[in-house]
Amino acid sequence: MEQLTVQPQKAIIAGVNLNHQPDFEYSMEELANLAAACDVEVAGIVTQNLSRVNTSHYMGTGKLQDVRALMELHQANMVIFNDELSPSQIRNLESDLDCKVIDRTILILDIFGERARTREAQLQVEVAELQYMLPRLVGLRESLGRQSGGVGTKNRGAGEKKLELDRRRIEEKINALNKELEVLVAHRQTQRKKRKKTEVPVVSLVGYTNAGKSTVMNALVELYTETKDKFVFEKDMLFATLETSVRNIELEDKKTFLLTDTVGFVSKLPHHLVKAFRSTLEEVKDSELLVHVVDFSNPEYEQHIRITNETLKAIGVEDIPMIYAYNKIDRREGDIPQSQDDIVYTAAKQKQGIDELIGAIRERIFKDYVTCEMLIPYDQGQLVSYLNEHATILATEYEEHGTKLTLECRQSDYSKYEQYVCN
Ligand SMILES: Nc1nc2c(ncn2[C@@H]2O[C@H](COP(=O)(O)OP(=O)(O)OP(=O)(O)O)[C@@H](O)[C@H]2O)c(=O)[nH]1
Ligand SMILES: [Mg+2]
Repeated sequence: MEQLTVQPQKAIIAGVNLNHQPDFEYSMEELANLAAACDVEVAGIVTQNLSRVNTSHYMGTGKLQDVRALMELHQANMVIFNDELSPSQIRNLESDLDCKVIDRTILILDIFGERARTREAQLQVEVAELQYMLPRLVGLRESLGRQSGGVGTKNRGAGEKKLELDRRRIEEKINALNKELEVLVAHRQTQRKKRKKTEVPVVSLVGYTNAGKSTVMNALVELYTETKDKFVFEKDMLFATLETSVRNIELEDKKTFLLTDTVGFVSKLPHHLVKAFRSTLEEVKDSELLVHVVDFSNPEYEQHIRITNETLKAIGVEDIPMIYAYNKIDRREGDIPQSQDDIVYTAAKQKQGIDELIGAIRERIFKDYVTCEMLIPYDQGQLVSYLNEHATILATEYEEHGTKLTLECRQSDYSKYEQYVCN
């Protein structure tokens, strides 16, 4: 199976609906969007209801004839299948259809490969690609064997040896890349630990790809940070963000939290990729709050919500409080609904609803703040600087026995330094 190239190509997309899955139609639509993201034009669609996938050809013979007919009609040069295909399915389909055969996994890997910008993202994609290739080399070996004269000939042995070598080289490469990744991940974990120590709460933006997560992040960066060079990349395309970025957001009253922008999700995210991105998404697990950004202008937004929540579960993110930012309301007809319970309506690009969103975040992560007065002896100067950094100081007075602070601080700090509280 070849990688996709950038020049425009025409494809038929084909999918099996196993046991009448309710999300099937949508996953086909998503497949077409993924193809479009690779500059592939979708010329036709073939679907089949089955109770199990055909082991040798994924679909039934009759349906494959439909695929072939559509290919001829539209002069398509490839078929894209809606699931990850086994090595033998790829081989059989390639020889039967006599064209390029692509599956959902390689399509997503291609997009990720093209978009990856940081070294870590590039490494993760490369490892996922090699892991995808590895079992498929076996298939390649078998087909070569057939060409060179059938089972047990010496010729075949030679070819096999060469491929075994390639296989070993790929395994070695995976190991080397994983080692390099480990170093990068360890570095990030150290940073994370440091952050944990300072107890600054972490808020993570999560959601379906292209919902507007990075745009929300940038709106907050613009409002609440001084350095404007901290913007993240946002764009109207699938998987614009592949790496996690963290920004420090300091509100007017000095309350601070860390905001994390993350990779977007689609349904059936390839297994190897989910695994690879698990480390990137570890930040999300430490969050005190998730802001689930939803493209409310998309008619399929409810599916997107479901897919995101399922993916979060798959990567082990559970039991973290969540609020929803129903974004792109500028694209909806009618009045903007009032924020309610766990839903805030935003148009991040137009910077609408951002105050409400901050309000909702604030309510949840700073709920345990207490206002009090502390008298801190002059020999505890380091505590005064700590509180200046981690609490909201409302007033400072210098008295005979120490510094008197009127402040708003976290409950945990209050309990820790209760001996200095004056009442
Ligand atoms: N009309 C409108 N467009 C928006 C809004 N918010 C974001 N967009 C646009 O939607 C597109 C995607 O935005 P991103 O912020 O890159 O989306 P994302 O969720 O980070 O996407 P991935 O990183 O690919 O997962 C961009 O073209 C944004 O300009 C909004 O409130 N209204
Ligand atoms: Mg993004």
